[in-house]
Formats: sequence, structure tokens, C-alpha cells
Amino acid sequence: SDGLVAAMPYNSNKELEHGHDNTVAPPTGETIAPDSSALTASTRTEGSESAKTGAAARLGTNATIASLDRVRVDPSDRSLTTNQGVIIGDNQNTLKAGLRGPSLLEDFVLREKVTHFDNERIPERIVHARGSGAHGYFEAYDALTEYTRAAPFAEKGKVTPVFVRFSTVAGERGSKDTARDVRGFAVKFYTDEGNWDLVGNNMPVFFIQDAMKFPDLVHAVKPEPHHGMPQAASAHDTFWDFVSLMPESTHMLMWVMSDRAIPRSFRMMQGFGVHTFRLLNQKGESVFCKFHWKPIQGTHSLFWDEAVKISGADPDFHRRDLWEAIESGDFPEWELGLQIFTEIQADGFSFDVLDSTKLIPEELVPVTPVGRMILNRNPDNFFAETEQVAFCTAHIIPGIDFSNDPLLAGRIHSYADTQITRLGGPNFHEIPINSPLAQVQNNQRDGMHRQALHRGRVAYEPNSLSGGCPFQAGTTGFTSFPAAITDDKVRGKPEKFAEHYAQATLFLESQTAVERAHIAAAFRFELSKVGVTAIRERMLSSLVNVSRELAAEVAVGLGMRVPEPMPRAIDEPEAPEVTVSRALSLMALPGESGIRTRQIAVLVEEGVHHASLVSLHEALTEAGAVVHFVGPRVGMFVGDSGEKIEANRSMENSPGFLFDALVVPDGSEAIEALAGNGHTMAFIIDQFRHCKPILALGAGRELLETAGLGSVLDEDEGILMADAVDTANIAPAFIAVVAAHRYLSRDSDPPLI
Ligand code: HDE
Repeated sequence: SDGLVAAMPYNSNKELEHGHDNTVAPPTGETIAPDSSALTASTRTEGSESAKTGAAARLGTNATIASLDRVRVDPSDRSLTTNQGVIIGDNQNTLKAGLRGPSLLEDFVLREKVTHFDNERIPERIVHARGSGAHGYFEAYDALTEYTRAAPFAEKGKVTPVFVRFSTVAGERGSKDTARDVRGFAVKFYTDEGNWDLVGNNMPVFFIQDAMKFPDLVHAVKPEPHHGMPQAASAHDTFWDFVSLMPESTHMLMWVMSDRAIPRSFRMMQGFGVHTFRLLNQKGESVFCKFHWKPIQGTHSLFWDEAVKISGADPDFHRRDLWEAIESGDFPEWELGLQIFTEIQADGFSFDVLDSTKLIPEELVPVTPVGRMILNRNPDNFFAETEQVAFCTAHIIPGIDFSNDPLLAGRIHSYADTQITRLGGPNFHEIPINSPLAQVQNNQRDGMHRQALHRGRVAYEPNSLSGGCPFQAGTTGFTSFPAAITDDKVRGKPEKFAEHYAQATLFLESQTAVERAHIAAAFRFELSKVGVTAIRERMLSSLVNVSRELAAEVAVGLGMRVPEPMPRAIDEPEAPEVTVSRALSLMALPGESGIRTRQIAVLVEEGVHHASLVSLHEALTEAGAVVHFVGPRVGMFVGDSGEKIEANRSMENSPGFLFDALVVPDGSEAIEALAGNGHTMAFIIDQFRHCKPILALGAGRELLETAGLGSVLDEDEGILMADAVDTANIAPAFIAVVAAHRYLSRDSDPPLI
């Protein structure tokens, strides 16, 4: 019962959320009344207000927390039992006939334990196998009833709980986080009119136009079947063979070769619903829409050299980042925006809105902000929640509907189909993380692992024996938009689908010089890993259609000549409406200007100038950064004043490229020792190469000189130097430098140092 659950601190190691302090305990949540009033949008506002609607929502605002209580298990003060609840006396030894005798078949304790263990793994997702999830909530800025009757947008300030899973696509479950890849951005809204899944990516377009090609695309990018390599990488022959034969993928290739494919953090990437969807209002009127998530933290990415190194030092880089930010109370936030347009507008565009390889430039249809999403709670159990969550594009609610995008159509089928295998039968909607907060009532029955105990003898409709219940609700229930269809049954593509290059060029033209250079470098790297020259050449010939300069740059990097352009599918395409769109550059969304959650390394050694580091630590922490003292080893070091300072990281376990900024301390003894350590040099060089801010106190300058930075020290805006006694004064300047993220004037190809 509710009372019992509420009285028990079921997760005492998460004090913030469920500790003994009842004032921060999560709300008990609400159940939706099983009567027909559930069909009118009831509102679950929690007095939560934003910059637009007032003060922030409370910690733990999430109705799913309460609904999951019934399955939370806490072992405090409990003895071990078998799955039948029998208390286990000995969890160390098999039952044997004598201490040195044979083991006995009757040992049900051993057999149950090992049998369960043997079956602990489930199949991984065929794509998006590796991911990270979090709970949170969506809050509507305003009622959107003019366009949609969808529950989350019913009222200003309305709060809807969500569960989000971010993922890479190609890598297996145990692969690395920082692979060059698209990122999944899947959001499950537990609305009071049922679950709505917005299963998106961090890029607004896709490789292919028709679901028919998806298995081919995935087979091409996954490890090659004969030897199972490479893992979590598109830099191999089969991928480039396929995409070079599929010019429709060219636009997406621009995105995947850009730094968007190596985000700094899940918290710092955009999300897109990709397809055109429909919105329907209460009157049944419909508009088209595209969904956009914009990170309040800004869009930030890694450098390729950095991503490669991080994948070795911390394969969980993105998972850790998300987990730690939420655990520390720094909740990531996104703004949801809609591009709303009519069918008539869509007909006039130079591209087809049913073609998922095209985006709608924001200059053509602006993005209207409609709400915000905050992730404020880590899962209790990775498997139960993040692994078992099942998103599905078919999960829509009244007020939202599909367009005829043929890629979307295939997805509507695919997700539930694959989940029946992955989650072992058709009842996975009953797994707690998947079950809606809205009540489920139907006549579906039985199947593997059925949880519900359906009462009565009726499992059909119409019926009289159960008073006709559960009954169909007519227009108060889900109604599809009655789009008119009068056409032949055909296999084929509409004409505008044949234009493959205009938006690839648009994307390229909209990048800053640094971003463009990284795109060229990425093509060079990937194609250099392709063994068959004809594939390289075919890809180059396709790139010529995007930009002759880009093709030339990549060709030089491969020691090849620029080939003839690939013949186009359409000779005279319509002229694009927009040729440069600032919104397509990563730099267009710098986000918050502070240094919250930025990871800063402060080098320490014996004899380090202690007082300056203490004051710097205080100032940086105060500004929200996460400061790490990094030594030649972990543990205590004695500073110049005899005070101790503890290194929580070592240069061996946490190399420089894991940090966003570096502080080199003062103290001649310490600097001398650090100068003799090769790790220090690599640490500094990576910080410099990846264009990150550096602060050197006093004698720290010498260390930068030893690392080879002498000639640039006084010109580089991202390198600050100060006397140790001046630390209090330099701190604000350093904070400003760190807030700028990177000093791109250092970026050169190949690197200077
Ligand atoms: Fe998916 N996709 N997809 N996809 N997709 C899956 O579903 C599929 C596509 C996306 O965190 C699978 O449960 C087809 C576009 C995300 O659990 C599978 C097609 C977009 C996730 C599947 C696409 C996505 C998936 C694998 C082409 C961006 C991870 C396991 C017609 C809008 C969700 C699963 C999570 C997962 C099929 C294309 C996003 C096989 C057939 C376009 C974020 O059903």
C-alpha cells in the first residue's frame, strides 16, 4: 500500500532523493482515474515554473518514481533467499557427500543460482545497443491546443514524466562511447493519455529514404561478417561501398563526418524527430510538424584525436558524464521546439517533406519553443530500466499522427517486432519501465511472462457478460487523421526524392572554417581506411557534386586525383530556397556561458604551491566546475607550506584529454619533478592540441616551455599566466577563458605540436 512504501527509505544511498529527509522525498505520484474522465486531458501541474512560467520544478518531480516503487528492492537488513523466498544458510559451499566428496544433484540452492546466472543476458539491440538512460520531466511553456490535443501540451506549465535513452548506433553493447556515429535520442513521455515515444537522433536527417534499405545500411556499417571487424566504426569498406552506391545518403554523410558525430556529452547535443509528423487539434484539424530538442548546455563536440584517445582511457565517457551531472544535481535540460507547417506550404518546398534525407531550414520554417525537458534522476538499475526500456515509433497518442514518410512506416513496424525477441515475448509493455501511467484495459491475454491477473470470464468485445466493458471510446479515443488517398499501388519514389546534393551543399556551406576542415579530415580518415580504391574513387566522385573544393581536399589527403562527378539522378532540380543556414553550425548554439560541470585538471606534486591551489579550487568549484587534483600517482602530496593536498586522479589513470581545462601549479620543486615525467608532457601537449584553456601559475610557465609551448605562450588567448600570489585575481579571468571552451586558432591539420 502507499502508506507502507512511503514510510520506507527504499534507497537509502540516494539521500537527496529518498533519504530520511522527508522534505525532499519524491512525490507519491498520481493514478489516472479509470473512468472516462481520463480521456479528457487531466493536468498534473506540480507548481513547477520556469523562466517562462516561474520558479523551477522540484527535485524528483516525476510520477514514474512512485509507479516504480512497487518493484524497487532494497536488501537492507534482509537475509539471502532463493527465488522461492526460502532463507539461504550457506552461500559459499555446494552441498556435497562429505567435505571432499562429490556434489549432490539435489542442491537446489546452487542449481537455481547458476541457472539464473546462465540466463542473465538478453539479446542486445540490433542497432543502438549501447546506451545510457535517465528519468526526468517535460514541462509545457504554454497550451498548444490550437495545433494539438496531445496531453503534454494541454496546458501551460503541465508536467509530464519522461524516460530518455541516449545511444550510439553501430557499436555493440560493450563498445566505446566516443565512436564516430549518430547518437540516438529517444524520449518516452508517460502522458496521462498513454505513452508517447519520440524516438529521435542527434541529427535531423537520415541515410536512406525508404525502410526497405535499412537492413542493407545496417549490414554495411556493422562489423564485416567474415571477421567481425571493425567494432563501432564506419571506417571500413562495406560501409563506404554501400553509401557511395546510395547517393541519397550524401547529406547524412556530411553530418556524420562533422563533429556532431563525436559529441562532448549527451547533454550537449541536439535531438530531432527526423520525420515529418502530424499534429491534430480537438476539432480534427491537422498541421505537419518536425520536433527539435535544443540543449541548454549548448552544442559541443570532441576533436577526433581527442575522441580516439578518450575511447581508450574511458570507454564510458558519455555515460559517466551524464550520470555524474545528474548525481551531482546539475540537471541537463533541453528545450523542445516545433517546426509547424501546412500541407500547402509543404507542397511548395523544393524538397519533399516525406523524404528523411532532407531537413527544413529554419529560415523557411522557424522553430517555435514549446516546452523544456529536465533529466533529474538516474535509474536505480541499469538493466531493469535502461536495457529493458522499449521505445517504439508506433507509440503515439491522440493529437499526434504519422506522415506518409516511407522510412517512418517501416519503423512503425520494426520496433515492437524486434522487442518481442529482445524482451522475450509480447508482454514487455508490462515491464515497469515500459508500462504507461495511464490505465491499460483491453482483451489481449496470456503470452510469455504475463504479469496482469485478469479477472472475470470475458476477454472479448462486444460482450454483454461484462457490461460491455472495456468499451471503445469513439472520438474521445485515438483517431487517425483521415488523409485522402487515391492512387495506384506502386513501388517507387516521388520525383523530389531524386535530388541528393542540394542540402549536403547547404550543410557544408553553413559550417565555420574549423568545422569544414574537420569534415574534410573525417572523410580523409574514413576513406583512408577503405582498402578498395574503386570505392574511394566512387565516394570522391559523389563528393564532387557537393563541393569540388571538399572533394579536392579529401583527394589530396588520399593521394588521389579528383574524379569526374557522379552522374546525378536528376538533371535540373528545383533551386533550393536557402543556401546558407546558420542553425546548421555547431557554433550556432553555444549555450550557457558559465563553466558548470566543466572538468578541470590541476597538476600536483610534492612541494606544490599550496595556498594558490586552495583558493583556485574554491573559485572554480564555486562557479560550478569539477576540479580534480591530478598527480603522478593518487594520494597525499605535501605542499610548500607543509599542508597536504590529495590527488584524486593520477596522470596514468586520467590522461589530459579527459579534462576540459588544465591548471599548472607553482612551486619550483614540484615543477622540476613534473618536468621529468613523460606523462606531464603528454598531458600538456594534448591540452594544447585540443585547443583547451590552460592556466600556469608562477614556475608553471617553465613546464609549458619544457613541453614545447614557449614560442606561443604570450600570444595564445587560451593560455593564462599569473603569479601564484595573484590567484584570487586571475580566477575570474580563467573562468572566462574556460567558459569559451576551446581556442580554435590553435587547430591545424596536421597538428603543430
Ligand atoms: Fe531505429 N531502430 N530504425 N531509427 N532507432 C531501433 O529498435 C529502425 C531510425 C532509433 O534507445 C531498433 O528497440 C528501422 C531513424 C533510436 O532503445 C529497431 C529504421 C531514427 C533507437 C530500429 C530505423 C532511429 C532505435 C533496434 C529505418 C531517428 C534506440 C532496437 C526504417 C529518427 C532506441 C529497438 C532505444 C532503435 C529500426 C531508422 C532512431 C531495429 C527499421 C531514422 C534512437 O527496431
